Amino acid sequence: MTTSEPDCLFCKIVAGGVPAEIVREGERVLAFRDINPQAPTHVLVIPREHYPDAASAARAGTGLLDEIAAEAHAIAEAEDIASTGYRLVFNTGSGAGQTVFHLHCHLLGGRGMEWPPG
Ligand code: DGP
Repeated sequence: MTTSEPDCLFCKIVAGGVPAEIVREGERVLAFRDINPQAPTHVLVIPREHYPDAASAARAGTGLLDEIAAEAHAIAEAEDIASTGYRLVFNTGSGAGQTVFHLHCHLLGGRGMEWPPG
C-alpha cells in the first residue's frame, strides 16, 4: 500500500493541489462535492490515503469503509436528506463506470432514486 500516488487526481485534492468544494474533513477521510453532480446532493467521500478501490481497502483491513459510511451518513444528516433516503455507490472497475482509481463513495440524494441503476 502506498499512501499517495503522484498522478492521482484525488490524492492531489487531498494535498490541496487541485481545488475542490470540501464538505467535511476527518483525520482519515475527506468529503467534497462532485464536479459533475447527478443529484441535488452529490458528494464524494474518500480516504486521504490512496487505495485504488473499495476492495483493496477492505482487504487491507483498514476499517475505512465503515468510516466512509459513517461520514456519508453525517453529511446526509447535515444536508437534511438522511430521513428521506440516500444512495451510496462504490463504482469498482472501469466496466462499472469507475473513472478515478482512488477509492471514493458517491453520496447521492435530494431526489427520487430509480432501481436498478443504469
Ligand atoms: P467514478 O466514475 O465512480 O470513478 O467517479 C468519479 C467522480 O469524480 C465523477 O462523478 C466525477 C468526479 N470528478 C472527476 N474529476 C473531478 C474533480 O476534479 N473534482 C471533483 N470535485 N470531482 C471530480
